[in-house]
Amino acid sequence: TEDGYQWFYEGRYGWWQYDDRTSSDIEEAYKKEDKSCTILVAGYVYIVDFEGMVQRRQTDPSRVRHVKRDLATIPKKGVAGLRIE
Ligand code: V3L
Repeated sequence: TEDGYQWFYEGRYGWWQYDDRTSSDIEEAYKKEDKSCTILVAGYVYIVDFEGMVQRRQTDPSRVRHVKRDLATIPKKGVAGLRIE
């Protein structure tokens, strides 16, 4: 986003940045103060829940990951599964 913030989801020992399109969809819902946001990731629907700050796969809520909003400059593993380096 213009203010330097991005959305991240949890990986093993680190955070992955959401792809730009998804991150801006999440940001838009967050700014509207929605309770959650529905996103599509590789054919699966996930719900980003701003109260719990988690994402869950809609058809399998046991697939849960923490999410956070943080500066784009933080150390991260990569973007949407594409590793940095
Ligand atoms: N964006 C992209 N891929 C995702 C997302 C998302 N928001 N959520 C889940 N997946 P689950 P390490 C992640 C992928 O939660 O080594 C990373 O992007 C998820 O990918 O059980 O553990 C890496 O590609 C996983 O492959 O529904 O840090 C990969 O894990 C798959 O959907 C390994 O990362 C199932 O996730």
